[in-house]
Amino acid sequence: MVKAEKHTAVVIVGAGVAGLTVGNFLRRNGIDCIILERRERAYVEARQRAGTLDTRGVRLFRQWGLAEVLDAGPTAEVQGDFFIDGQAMPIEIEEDDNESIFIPQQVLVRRLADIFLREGGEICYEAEVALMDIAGSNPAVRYRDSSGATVLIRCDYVAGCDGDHGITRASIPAGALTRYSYEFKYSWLSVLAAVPGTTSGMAIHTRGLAGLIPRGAEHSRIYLQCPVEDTVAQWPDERVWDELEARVGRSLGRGDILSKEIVELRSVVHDPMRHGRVYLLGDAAHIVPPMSAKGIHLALFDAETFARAVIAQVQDGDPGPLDAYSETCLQHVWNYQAFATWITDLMHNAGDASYEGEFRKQVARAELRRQFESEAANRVFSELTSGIA
Ligand code: RFL
Repeated sequence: MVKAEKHTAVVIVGAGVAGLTVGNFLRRNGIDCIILERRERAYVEARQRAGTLDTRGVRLFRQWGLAEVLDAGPTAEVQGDFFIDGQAMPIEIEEDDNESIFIPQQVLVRRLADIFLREGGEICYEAEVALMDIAGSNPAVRYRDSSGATVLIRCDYVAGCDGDHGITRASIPAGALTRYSYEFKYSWLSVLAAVPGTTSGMAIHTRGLAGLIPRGAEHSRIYLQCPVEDTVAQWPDERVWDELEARVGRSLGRGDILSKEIVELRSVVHDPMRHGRVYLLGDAAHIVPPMSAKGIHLALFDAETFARAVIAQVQDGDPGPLDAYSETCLQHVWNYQAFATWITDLMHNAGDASYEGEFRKQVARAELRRQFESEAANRVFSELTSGIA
């Protein structure tokens, strides 16, 4: 039985990066919204994922008056390196060109939630959400809160910011969206280790790709390319460190390993990113492989495009940007999928010849060396060595 009924302009499903960014952008422009999140607040704000915000993301938060989210707190000076067969490659760029910052994703999420709540916004955590009437002009979202009470919210728009496994996209009728996907032929073992984040490096080696990326002052994430059929049980801690050192070509400070998981590398796009008044944002609409470190970038692009479109509709009565939302975002998404696919295959083919053969390995190495001679590519590699998942 429904205990309460409300109305708001936008129901935002999911309190991750996309949902909280949209919520803040809308409220700052006087547009009413409510955020519904499936998990507890403590869980969402401790979930470890990305560790950097790229230059565009930094500039976006400044532009919308949210510069306070960028204060990453005390971070160590980070040394960035790129190795091919243990040999360091030169990466030199003008500092002004790269404003990306180290900021753990969970810190960004916590800051965005703090601001949203401080300014009077409403987030319901532990909400069990169901979407209703999504094809019509008056959609509704019903949810059960942690006390078991059921609430119905009538709204003008639903923003599906609930990730790849969320309820929003799953509520859209089968056949309304087309799913495009590509599975890479290798996976990553992703490891969180208690070693200070002072070194950031990517290594290309015949044994496979390796990465060591800071996650705050106390932790680092290690990535090791592995076969798709590998399991965590095949990677005891000693093997992780031995393999990382072999691929980087030097000994490193070892520390406790806190978690390990196998991450499948894949690219996914759902088209269109809209059904009636339900809009898909971030991972709910697309996934990029972690090699590109662009998942947050895409979530923020969608959040800004959607917020601007709702503002244009509500404040100026202009439906154009909302009508164009899916097309605008998809153009951007496919550009980044092109980059993500290129960089992912390039970096893996340049080391491990077992997937595409020795000829493709030599081609990938020639391409990489050529990239290192270009200023634009240096910027890409500089952001990559600081930015990978
Ligand atoms: P999120 O952050 O997953 O947030 C979705 C939110 O929705 C909630 N939710 C629901 N809420 C209500 N009802 C439901 N039925 C719901 N189902 C789910 C979830 O609890 C969650 O709070 O998606 P969003 O906002 O689209 O943001 C996308 C980014 O989080 C994602 O692209 C990145 O984390 C991807 N990614 C990385 N991106 C980068 O740019 N750089 C990186 O270095 C990087 N590293 C990573 C990553 C993703 C990883 N995962 C997911 C395996 C490292 C990892 C390990």
